[in-house]
Amino acid sequence: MLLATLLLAAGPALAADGEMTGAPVPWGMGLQQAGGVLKRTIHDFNELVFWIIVVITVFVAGLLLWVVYRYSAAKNPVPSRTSHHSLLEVAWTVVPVLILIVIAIPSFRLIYYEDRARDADFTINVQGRQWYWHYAYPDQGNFSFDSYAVADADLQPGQLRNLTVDNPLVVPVGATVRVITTGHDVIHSFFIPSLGVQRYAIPGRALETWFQVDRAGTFYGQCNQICGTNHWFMPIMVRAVPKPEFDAWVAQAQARFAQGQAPGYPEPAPVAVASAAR
Ligand SMILES: [Cu+2]
Repeated sequence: MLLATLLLAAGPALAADGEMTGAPVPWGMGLQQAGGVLKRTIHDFNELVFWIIVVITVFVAGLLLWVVYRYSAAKNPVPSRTSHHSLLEVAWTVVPVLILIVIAIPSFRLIYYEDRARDADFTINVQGRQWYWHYAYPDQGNFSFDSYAVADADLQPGQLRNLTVDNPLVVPVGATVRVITTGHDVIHSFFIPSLGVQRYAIPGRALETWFQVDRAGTFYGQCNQICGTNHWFMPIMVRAVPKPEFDAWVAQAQARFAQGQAPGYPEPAPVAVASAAR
């Protein structure tokens, strides 16, 4: 947490109403603020690795300076002929192995923590498509809808360019949400930095992950697997709201998306592909 505090001196991006915005900030140097437990765990691991790197860098730089000074040609007119030192060789083999083990244990623990939801409250099916997201809520009546980026011309004041969508994912604050990803056409990737979520969306495969948002707010992400011409234009937007508000949203979403697809934005024009046979 210390590192996060140092790098993000601005503190959590909380609006006047206490809502958090999980989005990149200008000149942001560190990881995005955590909107949930997964991201906090990632912050902790990042901090552990950061301080290990600091210690190693300072130690190696110090050694180098000391060697340059102590073993310069001026100080040693007759060069040493030492070529082996068994203890040193064992040390510089064993110590890095120990350091790697210290990194590997929490690293694997984190990977398995992210891998599967325990006692999920409900599931959201996420499908990456060229170039928008398709979301389904199987546990709330199995309604589904498309989520398109809002074009610059339609952006309202306060909306984030290239991050705001027409139909965001909505989840209740505090709920454990299982996410199952698939790809419709090519490989996409479902990535929400402030929630610590990242999963490939691969055609013909179902991959699992989960997240939990611990405060109300809006959390932004993007497809982060290059998936074609409009890859840059398939953002992700998650609204975390109190449970009663979520239930109300589900009720209206069931009605609104019952007839199939919401209007959304028109599909981008297909890219002209040279049809010449090879
Ligand atoms: Cu994509």
